[in-house]
Amino acid sequence: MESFFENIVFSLREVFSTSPELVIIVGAGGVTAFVLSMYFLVFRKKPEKAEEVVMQPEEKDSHILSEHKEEDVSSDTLQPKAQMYSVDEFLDEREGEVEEVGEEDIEIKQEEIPREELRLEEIKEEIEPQGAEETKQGLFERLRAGLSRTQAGLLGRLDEILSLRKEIDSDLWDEFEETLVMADLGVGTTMKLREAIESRLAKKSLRDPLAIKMALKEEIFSMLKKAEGRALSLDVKPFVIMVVGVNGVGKTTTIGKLAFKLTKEGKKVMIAAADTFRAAAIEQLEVWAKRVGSDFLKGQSGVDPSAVAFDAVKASLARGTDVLIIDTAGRLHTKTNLMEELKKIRRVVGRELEGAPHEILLVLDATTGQNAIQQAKMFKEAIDVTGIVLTKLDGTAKGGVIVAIADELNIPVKFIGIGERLEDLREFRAEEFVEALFLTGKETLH
Ligand SMILES: Nc1nc2c(ncn2[C@@H]2O[C@H](COP(=O)(O)OP(=O)(O)OP(=O)(O)O)[C@@H](O)[C@H]2O)c(=O)[nH]1
Ligand SMILES: [Mg+2]
Repeated sequence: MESFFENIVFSLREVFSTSPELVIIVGAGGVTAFVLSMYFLVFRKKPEKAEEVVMQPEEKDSHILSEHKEEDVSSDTLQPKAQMYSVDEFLDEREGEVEEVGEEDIEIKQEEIPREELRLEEIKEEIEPQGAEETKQGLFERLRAGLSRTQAGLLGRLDEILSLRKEIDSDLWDEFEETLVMADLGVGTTMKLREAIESRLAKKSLRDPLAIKMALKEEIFSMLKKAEGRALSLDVKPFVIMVVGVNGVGKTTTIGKLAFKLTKEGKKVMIAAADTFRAAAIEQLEVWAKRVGSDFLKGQSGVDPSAVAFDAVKASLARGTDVLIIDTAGRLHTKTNLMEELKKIRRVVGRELEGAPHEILLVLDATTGQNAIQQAKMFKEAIDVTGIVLTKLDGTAKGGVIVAIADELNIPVKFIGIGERLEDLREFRAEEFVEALFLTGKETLH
């Protein structure tokens, strides 16, 4: 070792003796390096960013840790947590393959979804006013507010034409018809209403134009009453509800609201995303499931929707689910016909659980007016729709379409949507609806 250092010192001497300039250069370099390092050590602080960079992961870890701690400690008292099952692609995308699948091909994986900040308790607090009486009145007021534009379109105009006339004549009837058609009641329903009102007035020998309005209220009520659907019977377990409708009508939102309603009633709910054509659609439904605290089942994007539905029924049976709600696509990006796809889902579900689906709810968008009737006819023909959900009644003047739906379709109206909030799905009650529609603000409630 000694000889090694001696060799280095010897070589350096050799170099410096042959080139004295090198001594100056190396010396000057050494001094500069010393001065600079002293400067950084004494005058410059440590860059603050470096601290942040170190802190960030620590903070993140401790946040995750506290979340876990919280869950461990309070798991007994928590609201039901969302569960996610990812469905293996046990079925090929090929048509009909689902019919062939055996139990051994199916594997359900269960993993926890972290709880969302918004929990059921918080949601309940947000929306539940004090006192039962206040709630009833508040709910009615909300329905009334939701129907205000339809009311303005139908009754505002009717009031105008009736108050201008001294007697009932053919001109008045023409205007009456025009008003009802404009309010999306449809020509056929309007004609029926006119005839019924004419004979009602004739029987009572009423000639005052204002009598038309009261008669209209009664006739609309009796039409709507016939369409008043029985609530979901929920008489079997799992009670399977398939939700269908064209795109954008509010299927997914309705499912979220319905799951919320049923969960509040103490039911164990599972939501299945059989709309596998859009990844965003699955995510949207997952958010609802988390908010409500229901179980959630999804397949990978692009997987056969009937495979997801099939698996959902199996999972519901295994988990003792009270209600399984299946979301479906409103439009397909493949060549497959939407109706054929829906029929297939229904068939597969029925094969796995006799009598299922127990309800096929068709969602219709009130803002589309008479178009909703055409959609309903199409769906009714293809699959046996058992009930209608009419959404977006708030903020549209076309809500009168509900009268045409009741009159023309012979499908019960089970629910109405009057807003985007969780509690904005109502069981359809003809009396409440007509009262809210015809109440001008001066009358008292009875
Ligand atoms: N104002 C109002 N908006 C609603 C109501 N129901 C649904 N919406 C809104 O309508 C839009 C479409 O709703 P979605 O639930 O995504 O409709 P969808 O039928 O699932 O649509 P696809 O999955 O594309 O077929 C959303 O912005 C909802 O917030 C309602 O009763 N009132
Ligand atoms: Mg959807």
